[in-house]
Amino acid sequence: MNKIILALDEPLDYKILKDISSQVAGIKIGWPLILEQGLEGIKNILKNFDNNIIFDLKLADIDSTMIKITTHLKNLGDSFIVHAFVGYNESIRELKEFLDKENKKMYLVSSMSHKGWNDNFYPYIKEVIKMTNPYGLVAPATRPKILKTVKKDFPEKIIISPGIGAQGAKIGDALCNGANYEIIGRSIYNSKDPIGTILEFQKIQEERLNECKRAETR
Ligand code: 3DU
Repeated sequence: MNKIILALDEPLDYKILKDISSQVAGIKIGWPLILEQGLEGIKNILKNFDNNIIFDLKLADIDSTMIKITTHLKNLGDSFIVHAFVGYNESIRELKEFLDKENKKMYLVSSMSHKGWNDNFYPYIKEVIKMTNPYGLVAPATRPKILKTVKKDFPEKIIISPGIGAQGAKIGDALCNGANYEIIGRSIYNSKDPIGTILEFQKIQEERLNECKRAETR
């Protein structure tokens, strides 16, 4: 089972990364690693990964600024995570057109994993998602109710889900609640044996998914 997206917010040894690349379904790179390593450092890290490289810059700006940012990174990765709350016209619409032209994917944030996020805005975010028709969505493992709602509202979208391990959700929770992939960072890169941890997590994911499927058919 390959349902882990590694959130690499801190560097890992190149040799370990090379071994990890074949074990995970993708890698998510955000500001912490970009600012620490610079673009040249990021290029070197990404040499170990040949697909599903997701840039998580939580883009939330006007169209031309987001297009400028993604232009700098488009040759390094496959997808970009964008905040939905900025709205469609003169923002996400134009970015989506640009990314489509460049053959890059967009994930919209449908809800976040931290306690301060307010899902009262979800009906608005849902409308933006509908208008945009992104490739995928980010929805939290920490709040099963909203994750299930997002899955129900957008059953055909790829859902990637953070909040597992360090933020409290259990491995496999998000998969059981409708996510396609679990985004995991600190529990892997802070572990003494990142590859062993990934293999162990994959086993747990498989067991949990089987359990959930059995429970559904009961
Ligand atoms: O908590 P972790 O170390 O497993 O990392 C989770 C990653 O997912 C991290 O890069 C964070 O910026 C991102 N993320 C969230 O944690 C919560 C969200 O709602 C969206 C993204």
